[in-house]
Amino acid sequence: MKVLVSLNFPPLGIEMLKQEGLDVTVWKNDIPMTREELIQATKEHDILLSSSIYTLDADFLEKNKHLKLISQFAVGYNNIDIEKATELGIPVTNTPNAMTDATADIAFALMLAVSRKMFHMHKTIISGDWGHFRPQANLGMELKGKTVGIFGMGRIGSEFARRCLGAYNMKVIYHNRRPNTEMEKELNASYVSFEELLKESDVLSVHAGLSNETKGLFNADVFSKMKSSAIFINTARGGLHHEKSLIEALQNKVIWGAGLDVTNPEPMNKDNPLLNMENVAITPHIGSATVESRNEMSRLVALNIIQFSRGEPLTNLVSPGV
Ligand code: 8YV
Repeated sequence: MKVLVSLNFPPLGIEMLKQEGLDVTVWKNDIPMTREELIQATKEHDILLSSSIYTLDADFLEKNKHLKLISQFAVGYNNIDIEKATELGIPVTNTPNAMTDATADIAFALMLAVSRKMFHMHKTIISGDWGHFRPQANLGMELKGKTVGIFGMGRIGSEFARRCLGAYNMKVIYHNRRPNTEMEKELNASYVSFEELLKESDVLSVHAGLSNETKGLFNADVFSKMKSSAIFINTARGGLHHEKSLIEALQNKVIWGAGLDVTNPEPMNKDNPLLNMENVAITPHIGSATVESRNEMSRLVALNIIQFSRGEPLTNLVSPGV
């Protein structure tokens, strides 16, 4: 079977594929393929090792309906039209667990950075504006004992909540599709309604997938229901928050601050007003960017392909209809 590796992924998984005797083509470039390049190259392969930066919509899938498997190098797969893939009989797999700790770390780091205006402070030093000591300037807020609200208490949400409890003894509340009783026990977390989550959270951190139900969910109306002292954190997908509403909520002090590892669009425009706000910290979608996490993702994408080529059940199948 011929496998197209569509980006310069870590070698660990690529070696596994070669050892399995699969015919592997690696897009050696660090610059992603254009849509046209991806469509054309995929035509000559049976399996696509994909990334969430590529849009595998109905049109792409129709043009490549011969595909036998899409193995996605990410936990999120909102870039793939799963319904269409299912209709065409193309199974899709992802790489869960691999980036749980790394992404929880980034959420935690952003929370801390926002609470102490660290990114802004860094910029003032670079611009030569350290200034003199002013007792009432540069004041952040402390997190100890505050309430953290988790939207999506899955793997990453739970890891982030663990850090909040361990480091700051924060009270954990959460909203989910289904209650997570295990975390309720371990973290003394309370399941609350979405409205209550907005009302009670000092820090609200988003850890849900992007779907039709969650797209643009964090909009002006939602921000208006949050505390004016609240910090909003999003390390999931930029599409979950409405960017213009977030900018306005921060400008009008409807909420206090925001930490984002994901934006909409990505990359974000360098003139985006969010980049010049004191209480905002932004990183360029680096949630899974650790050696450990990317190696594990590489191992898992390969494992998914190997399981498929051997006719074994797919552990990380996300299109169960196929
Ligand atoms: C990746 C991610 O960096 O796993 C995910 O869903 O967002 C990140 O780990 C990105 O998707 C690249 O494929």
